[in-house]
Parts: sequence; C-alpha cells; structure tokens
Amino acid sequence: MIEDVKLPEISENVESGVVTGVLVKEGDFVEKDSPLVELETEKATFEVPSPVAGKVVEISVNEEDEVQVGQVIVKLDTEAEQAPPEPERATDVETIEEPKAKEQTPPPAQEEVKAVKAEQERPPQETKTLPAKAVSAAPAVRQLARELGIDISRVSGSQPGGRISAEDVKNHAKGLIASGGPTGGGRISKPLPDFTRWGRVERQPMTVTRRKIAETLTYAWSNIPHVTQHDQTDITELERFRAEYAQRIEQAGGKLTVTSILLKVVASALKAFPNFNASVDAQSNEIIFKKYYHVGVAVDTDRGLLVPVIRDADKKSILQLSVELTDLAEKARNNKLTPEQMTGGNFTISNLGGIGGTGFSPIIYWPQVAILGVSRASRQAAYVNGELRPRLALPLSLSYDHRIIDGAESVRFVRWIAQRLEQPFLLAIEE
Ligand code: CAO
Repeated sequence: MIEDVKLPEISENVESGVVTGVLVKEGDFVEKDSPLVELETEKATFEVPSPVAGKVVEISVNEEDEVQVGQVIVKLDTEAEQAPPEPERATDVETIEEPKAKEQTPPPAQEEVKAVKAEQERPPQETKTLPAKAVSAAPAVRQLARELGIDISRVSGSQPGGRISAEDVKNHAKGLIASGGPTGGGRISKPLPDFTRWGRVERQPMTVTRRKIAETLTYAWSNIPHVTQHDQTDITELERFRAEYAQRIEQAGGKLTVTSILLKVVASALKAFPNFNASVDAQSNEIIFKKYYHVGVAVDTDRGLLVPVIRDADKKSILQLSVELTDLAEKARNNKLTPEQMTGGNFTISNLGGIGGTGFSPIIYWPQVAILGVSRASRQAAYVNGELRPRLALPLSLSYDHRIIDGAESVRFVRWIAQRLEQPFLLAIEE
C-alpha cells in the first residue's frame, strides 16, 4: 500500500518550514521514526520522522522548498519487504554519495513529539522568539514578505478570514518605510547601493535561522535601552577547583568549565536580585517577576548563534549542570535541539572566552532583561595582601535593560557574581 507522508503539525502558529536536507532517497527502506527530511522553521531546525516503516517510492520535496503543514513530503510503500543487508556493507559506506543522510543518527522521536506538545501548551509570552500569530497567506505572498524582509505575522490581512494578500504585504512595507522603522529580518528598509559598481559580489539568501537571529536581535536592540557594565573577577582559586574536579565531572559525562560553574552562580544571583529574573510588559506597564530560574547559554554553531535553556538551574548541582550543558551544546551543534529546549529562558550567559576577547557588549534576548557576557581569562599581576602575585582574571560584561535596572544595581549584581567566582566556597555556604 502506498502511503502519503505529510508534514505533521509542528507547533502553535508554525504553518510551514523550509527543507534544509532530504535525508532519504528513492528505494531506501525507512523504519518508523527514522528521519525523512530536515526542516527549518522560524523556531528551530529539526528532523521530520517517518510515522511508519516502508520503502521510499517518491520524494515530493526538494531542498529549499517551503513546505506547508499537511503537504506530502514522501510516498512510502508500507508493504514492501526490506532487502537483506549487503555482505560488503562496510565498503558501501565508504563510497556513499550522501554522507549527510547516512551520518544522521535516529532522532529521539518521542522526545521531539513531547517537545512539540509542550511547545503547543506553552503560553506565548514565555517564548524568546517574537510574538507570532496564525498566518494565512499563499506561498508567493510569504515569499514576497521574505524578500522584503518583513515578518509576515505582523501584517494585517485584508482578505476574508484575515488572509494576507501581496498588496497587504506591500502596504505594510510602505508603512515601515514611512515610519523609518526596521523591517523583519533585521534589514533596514533603505535601498542598498549597487555594489557591482565597485567590484564583483555574490548574493546569498539568509537561512531561516539567520533571519530569525537578525530579527530577534534587531527587535531587542531597537526596543530595549541597553547599558553594559564591565567588571572582572579573580578566578585563580576557581581554576584550582576546576582542575581538581574535572575528572570526576568527565566520568559523569560532562565538562567542568567556567560556563557550567557560572550557571550555578547566575541562578543564585537571580534569586538574590529579582529584577534580573523579570520581563517588562510595555503594553500594560507591568514587571513580571518569574519564580523559576531557567538560564540560557549562547552556543556558537555552524548555523549561527543558538541559545539552549537549562531549566531550574538553581535546583541542580554543578555536576548536573556540567553534564546538561555538554549535552545541550552538542545537540545545538548537531542540529538536534527541539524548539522547547530553546525557549523559556530568564537570563542568558554568553561565554566567548574560549575563543578570545577582552570584553564585549552582548545584546539582551528579549523578553529577558539582562545577559552576562564572558571574555577570555588572562594572567595578570595583582597585589594580594600587599604582595604582587600572578592571578587569573576573568572579564565580565553585563548588559541590562535600563528601564527596570539601575546602574548601581547592575554593579551590585555583577560584583555579587564576581565574589562567588573569587570565593567558590561562599556559594556552598549560602546554598
Ligand atoms: N576564558 C578562558 N578560557 C575559557 C573561557 C574563558 N572565559 N571559557 C572557556 N574557556 C576554555 C575552556 O576551559 C576550554 O579549555 P580546556 O579545553 O583547556 O578546558 C575551552 O575554552 C573550550 O571551552 P568550551 O567551549 O568547551 O566550554 P564552555 O563551557 O566554557 O563553553 C559554550 C561552552 C557552549 C558556551 C561555548 O562552547 C560556546 O559556544 N561559546 C560561544 C558563545 C557565543 O557564540 N556567544 C556569542 C553570543 S553573541 O552575544
């Protein structure tokens, strides 16, 4: 029997995605839950699992196609018998033409289904992405919006049922230009000069992830009055502690790093300074104080910046945090994060120190109100009890929302963190 496999419901308000990888070819036999295509949506990239086992008889989509929920992705013959494995399989793998498809490990299908459900149940104000709404528009209209750098969920539809027409998109664009505001995708609506007048150029479309990053950061940068407070902390003792326990944490499957220790310190700091664990509701002029402590960590990946979130960081040990961070950073780099794993953070840590740098001004992840940037630790000479000693200094850069956090409080917050890193025992006493 030939069965059409359609794109299932992804999550609330997400009606389509762009195919970034076709992971099977005609003739392949797929097991239930094995990945068929890789899909990039506004919220995440993930693999679409096969709902049944069968032989692929037709692939109905190509890379870069925009696919709507309910659209057929592949056709499977569910009665086909799986061919017995070839005896010379090891040689086949070496000469295979599509390493990406073969390299994919089967996805944690149940986890993804759970994640999608959780995403659907999650109240919209908890998401770190921009507020979205159900959008009804033809693919060509969506394409036009993308080309103009417009977030289609912000366009009002004039057609029956609120459906958006090409004219609606153009009118929205005109309105943005008239108001001088930025369009979605982080692009400014001023036309660019013709660069070919000065030399050869190459145009490349932004990936969905890049557009989302641009849109989120542009929104945050234009809507939050940012100030960055710089400080540094002496982590000489902490480095000794890290070396001492590194092996134990490694045995548990994690890596003890400045970032995993910071997760613990930051979660405690958020409890001590509730203004940093809040969001501003500019529409109702209220401040929302959160009573949970979920902390995001910026991870540098091939596709750009991703921010997985560690839930209830306050309730976890440094060992647990180290294992979880190692796992989430690996998932981020291997494209395995679910949308749920990237939402709901209250505060973010962005550690660029493994790469280098002496300081930077991180952009806050709206609707959060602060972000801690960490740069490279360096050896410095410092006076300790009147003697000049070599010490390891870690630069900290805290960007905060000046609407609800005052400068003095930002200094106290970052000093509080600095002191717990300088004297790791302090945290143990307080916990
Ligand atoms: N100073 C000096 N060395 C540092 C350091 C710092 N601030 N932070 C990390 N390191 C070292 C680590 O100790 C490790 O060294 P060893 O292997 O010798 O122990 C090495 O750098 C690599 O660290 P890591 O990346 O494995 O581990 P981490 O937990 O410190 O960082 C993560 C994890 C995910 C934060 C990091 O890998 C990453 O992706 N950072 C980039 C984040 C980013 O792009 N931010 C920009 C956002 S724009 O606002």
